[in-house]
Amino acid sequence: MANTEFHSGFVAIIGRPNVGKSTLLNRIVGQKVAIMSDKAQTTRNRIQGIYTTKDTQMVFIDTPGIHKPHSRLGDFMVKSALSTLGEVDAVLFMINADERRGAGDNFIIERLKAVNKPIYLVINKIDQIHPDRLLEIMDQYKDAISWADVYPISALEGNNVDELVATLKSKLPAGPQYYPADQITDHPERFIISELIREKVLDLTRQEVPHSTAVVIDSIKRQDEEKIHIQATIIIERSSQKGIIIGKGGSMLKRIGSMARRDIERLLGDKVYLELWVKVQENWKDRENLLASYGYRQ
Ligand code: GDP
Ligand code: K
Ligand code: MG
Repeated sequence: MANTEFHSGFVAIIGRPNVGKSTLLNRIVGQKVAIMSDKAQTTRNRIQGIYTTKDTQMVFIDTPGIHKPHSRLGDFMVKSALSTLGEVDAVLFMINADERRGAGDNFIIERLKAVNKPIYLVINKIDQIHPDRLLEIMDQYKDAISWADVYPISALEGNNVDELVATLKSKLPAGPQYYPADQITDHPERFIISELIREKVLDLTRQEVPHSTAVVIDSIKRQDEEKIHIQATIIIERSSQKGIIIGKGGSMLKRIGSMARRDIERLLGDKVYLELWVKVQENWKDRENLLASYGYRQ
């Protein structure tokens, strides 16, 4: 058999807001909403996307603290961001080719100096500039730190992105496939989100509704740049439970919604508009054909 060794690793994408980090992720991971997270990871870093091929898995993470200005909280965040960066296999530092090096970039660069991992300078939005300008911007950064490599790209149009991915791939160490291959295309966050909502239902109703209560995520869509729209249905087995969940004038459902929304926002790192519905479905758990329509899979 040919060499089938699997390679995998974590890649952090950092850079000032609006340089194009999400756009690059969406291009690499290949779907519009690259929202994805692992509950256990949310305090330190967020998984933003997973790229899987038959012999490679690249997990892209965000390290929120590295972008924050100085403050007491900022200090703590920066420390955890730095320890995260010490654990990844590569760091992509992204800049906008159309903007001069500024305080925000310097803030990050200062911190990157302490990071002993290959750091790639990714100069994005080259579609917007004249090639002369590219040399100028490269000059501004060339001695900032010792770059593993420099990639001028257009995340929007795709220029040079395959080359960047190929380089990252070739540098990944042998390792396991951390996540199922279909994870990013199958909205794995659905499960975590439904669990977060279910948890609030059980907590707030003080177990007056049974554990068999299910929450099904009907849709997750990006509403606009700032917000993700999530529709979910709480499925109960008896109509007598409906009143408990909805509460007087809808007050209970509102509380469930707002507490769940806060957790989901933390999970996804985005603003969320959460729409909750309640549906009675007797013995739903026994009806396999329904399970499929509720998005449960083996
Ligand atoms: P982030 O804040 O770093 O995640 O940046 P986004 O990915 O949200 O991008 C910010 C804006 O820059 C969006 O309007 C993108 O469409 C735009 N953008 C991202 N990459 C490129 C690029 O390569 N070329 C151009 N012209 N615009 C880009
Ligand atoms: K943005
Ligand atoms: Mg973004």
